[in-house]
Amino acid sequence: MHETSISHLQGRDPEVAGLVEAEARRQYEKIRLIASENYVSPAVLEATGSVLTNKYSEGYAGKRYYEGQQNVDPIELLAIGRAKELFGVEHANVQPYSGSPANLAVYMAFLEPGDPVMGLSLPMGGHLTHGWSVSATGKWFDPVRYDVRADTGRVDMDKVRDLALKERPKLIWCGGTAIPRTIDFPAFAEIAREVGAVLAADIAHIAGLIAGGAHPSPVGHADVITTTTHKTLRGPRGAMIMSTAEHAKAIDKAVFPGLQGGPHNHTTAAIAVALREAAQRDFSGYARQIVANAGALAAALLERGYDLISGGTDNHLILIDLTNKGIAGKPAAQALDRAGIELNYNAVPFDPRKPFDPSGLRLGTAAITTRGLGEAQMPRVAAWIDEVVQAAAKGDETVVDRVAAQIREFLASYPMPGWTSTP
Ligand code: DSN
Repeated sequence: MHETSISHLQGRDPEVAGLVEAEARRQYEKIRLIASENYVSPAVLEATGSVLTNKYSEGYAGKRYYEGQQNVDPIELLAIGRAKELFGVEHANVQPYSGSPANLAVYMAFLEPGDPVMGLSLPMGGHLTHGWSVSATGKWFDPVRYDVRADTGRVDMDKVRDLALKERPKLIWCGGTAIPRTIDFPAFAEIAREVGAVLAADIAHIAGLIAGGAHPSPVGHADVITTTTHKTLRGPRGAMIMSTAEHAKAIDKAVFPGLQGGPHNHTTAAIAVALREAAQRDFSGYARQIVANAGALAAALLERGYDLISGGTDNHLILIDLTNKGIAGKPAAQALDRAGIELNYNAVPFDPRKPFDPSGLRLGTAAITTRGLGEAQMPRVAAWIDEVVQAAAKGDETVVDRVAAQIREFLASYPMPGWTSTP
């Protein structure tokens, strides 16, 4: 059952309470491989569900537009101080509501409408807000897109440089949502310097790996760094923008009053808690285990003939092209979900299929590493994935219930933060 009490909710609104409880059970019983998800600690859950949600705090500590900030100011200052310490940055803004608003604030801080912006294209692993056509960032700015190489599945920095020299973007994004390999921050910084662009590193997926020393840091290379707080960093749904002191004022002005009103103080508190957790010594072990698990899972999938974009992974994320398995990403993801393995269908680079019915699957190991699974368990996970995908390719549903039951039994040995088996 849900570990933090929902007794009031059960009394006041049994319908919602029932769904919350069902979601807790679903998260307990599934192998959760969505690369952008995790399990937060009960401490983060408690901060998120606290009375801080009652308070309005437009402005910044010491300069608010509402009275009564005796507790909110120190909470926000704690979160800022912890972010600065953990990532080694000069400035942090912890108010963005989530990753997309954080990225919009970067545009607001540095660009005028119509200015050229360069980012990894969405089907190659970029993010909507890096100038993709359906996003406001692609409509209101002039997008220039770089790709990955078809033969390596990796970004070709020579091509990025050539494109930047030709198009002269004012802002360059590195990072994205489906990048299985290490991001070369120094190379991006050199290109940005050469063309006079601001370099923004979107580390949403890898922030926890960076905090834990399991991925190189963009600090000292990127002018501005955005991140969500809920993926490998294992905090609440929120975001931060970090920068050098030089850009602090522009970033803060862009977030408030440029784009947002009052910050979500309950989220700020939970971010502070998560940052404290990420500063503990065991977090670097966690970050390294995420990467080790992804490597072991990738190796087990390769052994079973899966075609992995870039041939493997350096981080928490694996991108599979299912074309050689005779099934598209969506039916495979749906069959896996029914069998107790949750992930998402995803476009692969140069995908001939449509985004809503693409060729690939995206997996990540942050959540299962939080549950305590290690490298030794990855071949078992790969075997279940393979069994279900092969069956789904033949239209065979018979394995689904059996695998789901096996997974429920298997996961009973791996505690879930936020769930308790004893009422
Ligand atoms: N939705 C996030 C992800 O899954 O990577 C990106 O916005």
